Amino acid sequence: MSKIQRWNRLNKFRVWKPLGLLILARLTPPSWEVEVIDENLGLIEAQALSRPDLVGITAFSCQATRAYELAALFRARGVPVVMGGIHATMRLGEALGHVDAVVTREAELVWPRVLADVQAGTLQRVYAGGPVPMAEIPPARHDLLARRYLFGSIQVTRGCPLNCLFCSVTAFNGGQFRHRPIANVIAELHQIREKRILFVDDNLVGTRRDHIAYAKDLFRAMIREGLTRPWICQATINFGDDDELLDLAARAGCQGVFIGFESPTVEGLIALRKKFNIRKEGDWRAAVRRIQAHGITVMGSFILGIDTDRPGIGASTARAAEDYRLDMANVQILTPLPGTALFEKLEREGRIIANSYPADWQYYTFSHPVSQYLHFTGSELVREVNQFHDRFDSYPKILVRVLRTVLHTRTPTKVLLGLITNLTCRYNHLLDRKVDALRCAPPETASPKHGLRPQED
Ligand code: B12
Ligand code: SF4
Repeated sequence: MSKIQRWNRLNKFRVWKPLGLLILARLTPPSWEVEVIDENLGLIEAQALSRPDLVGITAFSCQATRAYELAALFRARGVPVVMGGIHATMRLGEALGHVDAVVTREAELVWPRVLADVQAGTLQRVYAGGPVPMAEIPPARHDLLARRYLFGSIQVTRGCPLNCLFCSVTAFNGGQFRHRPIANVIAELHQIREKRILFVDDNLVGTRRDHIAYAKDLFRAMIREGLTRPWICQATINFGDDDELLDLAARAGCQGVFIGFESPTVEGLIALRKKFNIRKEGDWRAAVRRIQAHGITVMGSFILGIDTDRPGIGASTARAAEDYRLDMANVQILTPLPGTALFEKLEREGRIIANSYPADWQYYTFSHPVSQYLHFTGSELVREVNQFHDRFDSYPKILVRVLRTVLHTRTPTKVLLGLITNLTCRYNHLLDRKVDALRCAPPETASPKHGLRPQED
């Protein structure tokens, strides 16, 4: 930990283990000594680290700016740098300008070859990964980075057939929903040391009958093995349609689910290509109620800035979140991630404004307006986000929601989790506001290309 500067102890509650790197660590032969450093816990001083033989970097797009900075520091010391993960895959040409080699897509099958090539001095520029047979995914090295996170992480499924406009999962992991053998998942769960677990899956239960049958079998196996530590996951709203599934999930330890509602309007869902979410009025609320009836809290997520959104969408989304009786909710600004259909569309239409790459990638956090929106200027959209939070995350509203959680769960840990998550949503939002206020150039001097405040009024 001494290598990490400005380490904030509270990060433990907000940061999640970098699972991809822990899997690669497992696939690294024992002749290599592996160290995983997570800058989400605090920035490192790269020059002060002893010289490694190889550096592997992973990054979401919003972290690419920093990833390239770190790559330059290590390369200046003659250390080869390999990058993998979502951003390097979707921006291959760009990444190759900053690192020695890139591994695209899922890397389990090619990583051993990369290491052998480094040792032989024959490192290639590009290693093409791809969808990996799910039985080939080894357990991650859960012993690494011990005690620094509140939650351990595990992945059970990959891929998504829904291919929503704004999401890169289908492009990266493929359109087929793939499952790991349950025995492998159970064996890996036994290795996790943390007391709580995050299933990182985009949708743990899936959408089809056979997906749901798998989820039920997994939960049954967890119950049988006594692997019922508290866990949280992401799922689609159909999680709330099946009482047997909910009962098994709750008995297996499920305490919370994160659901992407995305938009309270049918037009919004159609524009986002998330027709799967279109339901009869009142249906969402009933599904949320059924989930909560099993003692599982529901966090919802919405996107603002869709072409069909009109002024007032922040407040109306907050009303919808209240109407569905969500325990927690957040809103994100529509952001064109590289490799998505949204990126292609907005680029084609000349609407991406934060496009001085790689510097502008740092604004792709979903809290900055990085493109032009049909019915809002950048600052108007930020105001919509603020209106959502002012309404949904006021202290009295948080108190009411936490009391409601007491009623439907009667478990102090869940109430505490609910309170922490609600306050974190509020805190993160206030932090975003503060950072914006500090970093934004005044409108009259702001560059029209600047990602933070495009189209200033
Ligand atoms: C869990 C998760 C999170 C966790 C973070 C966990 C963590 N510390 O990594 C949390 C909730 C914090 C999070 C936040 C965000 N997330 Co997120 N998240 C995910 C999710 C669902 C799973 C990630 C995961 O663990 N996958 C499992 C591992 C095993 O897969 P992997 O990381 O891809 O690694 C494999 C390969 O990529 C490769 N690989 C990866 N790195 C490297 C490095 C080297 C050297 C090599 C050789 C190979 C390699 O090898 C691994 C094995 O095959 C993904 C979707 C997905 N299915 O991946 C989205 C995803 C990564 N998130 C995304 C986004 C946009 C975000 C946010 C910006 C926005 C948001 N509000 O959600 C924030 C950013 C936070 C921040 N500032 O850092 C996008 C990223 C797209 C992009 N171009 O950046 C994704 C792809 C979802 C999407 N909508 O498209 N996220
Ligand atoms: S947002 Fe969810 S449902 Fe849509 S493509 Fe991404 S992972 Fe699939």
